[in-house]
Amino acid sequence: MALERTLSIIKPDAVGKNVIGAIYNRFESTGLRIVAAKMMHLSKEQAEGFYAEHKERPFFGALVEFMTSGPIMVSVLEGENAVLRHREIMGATNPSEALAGTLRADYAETIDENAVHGSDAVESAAREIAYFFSDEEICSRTR
Ligand code: RTP
Ligand code: MG
Repeated sequence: MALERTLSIIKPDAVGKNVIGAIYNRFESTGLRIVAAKMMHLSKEQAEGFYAEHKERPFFGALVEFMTSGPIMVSVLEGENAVLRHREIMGATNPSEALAGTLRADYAETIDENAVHGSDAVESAAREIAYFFSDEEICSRTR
């Protein structure tokens, strides 16, 4: 087992539903630890940069518009196999395919507004964490 870090975003729809605490509780109750967090309202440039890998996709414009539509909660989670475990807690990208008890089954309405983001690999996690946080802002117990 490897101690990993992953980037979590509670998206504008879920922040609007006032469920930040409920989502954090899911992370903590499964053993993931919040080691950095900030609330932000992304600019268009910040959202486009974060999702640059999707810029040729047909949904890119709608994704950027949604991610800038209100505040988000950005966090770094740490734990054993954190990347995959966080993805399991989130559920499938499309909430209609998400397993019962996952965050997207409980809090997301559509594939475009799907409540949460999580890094999809250790490598992308490192890049995404560095996009939002400096090393000094990450309060890991391992430091
Ligand atoms: P995320 O990056 O947000 O954790 O989601 P994901 O890995 O499950 O999905 P990804 O393929 O990375 O897509 C990023 C976000 O773009 C929106 N999307 N819309 N309409 C569509 O077909 C479509 N596909 C993706 C979703 O909001 C997805 O979370
Ligand atoms: Mg993704």
